[in-house]
Amino acid sequence: MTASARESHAAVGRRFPAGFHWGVATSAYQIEGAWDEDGKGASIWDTYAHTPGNIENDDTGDVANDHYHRYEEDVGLLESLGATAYRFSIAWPRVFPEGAGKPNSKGLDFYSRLVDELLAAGIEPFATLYHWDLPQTLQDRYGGWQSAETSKAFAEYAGYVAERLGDRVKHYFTINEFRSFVEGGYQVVDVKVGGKTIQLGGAPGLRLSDSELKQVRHHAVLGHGLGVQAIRAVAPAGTKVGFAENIRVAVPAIDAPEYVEAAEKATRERNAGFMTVMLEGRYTDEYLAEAGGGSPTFTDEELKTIAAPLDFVGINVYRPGWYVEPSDEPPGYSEIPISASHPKMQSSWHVFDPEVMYWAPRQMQSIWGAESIFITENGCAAADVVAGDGRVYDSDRVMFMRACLGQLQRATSEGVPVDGYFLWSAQDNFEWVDGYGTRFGIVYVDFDTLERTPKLSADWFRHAAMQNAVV
Ligand code: GBH
Repeated sequence: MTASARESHAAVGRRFPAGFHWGVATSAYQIEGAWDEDGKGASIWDTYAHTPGNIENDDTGDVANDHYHRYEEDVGLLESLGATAYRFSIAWPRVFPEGAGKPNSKGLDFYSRLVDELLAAGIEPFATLYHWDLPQTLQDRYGGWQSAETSKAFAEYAGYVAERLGDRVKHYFTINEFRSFVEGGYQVVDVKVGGKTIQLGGAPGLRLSDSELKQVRHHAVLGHGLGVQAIRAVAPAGTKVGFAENIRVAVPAIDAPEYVEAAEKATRERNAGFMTVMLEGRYTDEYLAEAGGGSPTFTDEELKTIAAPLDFVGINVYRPGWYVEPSDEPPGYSEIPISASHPKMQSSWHVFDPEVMYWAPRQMQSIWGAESIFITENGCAAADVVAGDGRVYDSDRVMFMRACLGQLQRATSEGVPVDGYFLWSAQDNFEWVDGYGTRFGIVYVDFDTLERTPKLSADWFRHAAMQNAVV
């Protein structure tokens, strides 16, 4: 089916602001493959996935979608989706095989070709500098983000990339999902869903104490701040920088002022180690005093760096973190348990509530005064199969996207400054820990033949992008 140029009736009154970016997102390790080509160094995800038992089915990203060799075809697909923006990540060990020191020009060349291809197709490139594939050398030498040496190496790498691509790439995200790689990689996260607790891990696969973890968080946000400064030092005027964090959002159980206020308090406090310190330049008293958690070692100078001014904030929004109601007891809110029968999407952690797509950007504005917000990821996994007629009917993903974008449009119509949306993901790919059996794409990938087939959700996306509206 091709998108119709006619305006659908539904679009009237459900439009996004003019200039809204319609994007799709991917990350390097999840699609590129070519894990040891053209001088690339090993990343911690290469090591982790090569260790039997870590990933479902012992899948690895060695070949993945072979995007490294098929990027031209993939840019063509983006064009056919009607995407006007593309969020991809750069593999640090391609650019600095040893993490720092001598750059590998062939590594950067790949991204340079990709960017040229995107621009020729009229698609705005948004580059993420760290989507978790840390050079293994930095893990071996410093314990990765356990050391501020890694934060400094990140800044060196960020500055180098901005220097080389800055003439063409105008938007950078420093780090993707601080919370996920820190908590999952350095401690393992317990997530409660439907009365069950599931464990989510990842590379490098450490199990640090709570206080050690606080220091890792601190080095991650410090890396972000140093990275922002390094980019600003070399990039042309007009270059925009921000982060892409998976904020955990407290959703007010009822849309009434005292609930809304309670939810804002909860979101601010529950993101203290990442979002709050990056936007406020201080750790909350509660965070520093947290029972048993210890306190990170830091200087005032570092806090200033961490809170370096940004041009936009990026948030990955998949699910509500908690529902809250006001409380007379400190801290002024209480969490409501998520019911065992609460609807969810396919992933075990994926509690379904599209309203989070309204509250997340609204809270970015009301808590921190954000003036430019990007939804850097939103999407869901589904049990996609190719039907007898060769098509993929992902009705649940269409429902999910329509519902989430409906709530996002509600936010923009109230004046919340959201400048774009990136659907996760441009195509099925390697899902961390779950491997290739978990499909997040709006384009189906046959991992035997690597053939790509747009799903029903790709048609939905194209219609929405063409009309700049919820359809
Ligand atoms: C993102 O992970 C990643 O950026 C992306 O690479 C990945 O493929 C995609 O989304 C799909 O998983 O939030 O309490 O449930 C973010 C999603 C965040 C899901 C952490 C699991 C566990 C804790 N993950 N979450 S909770």
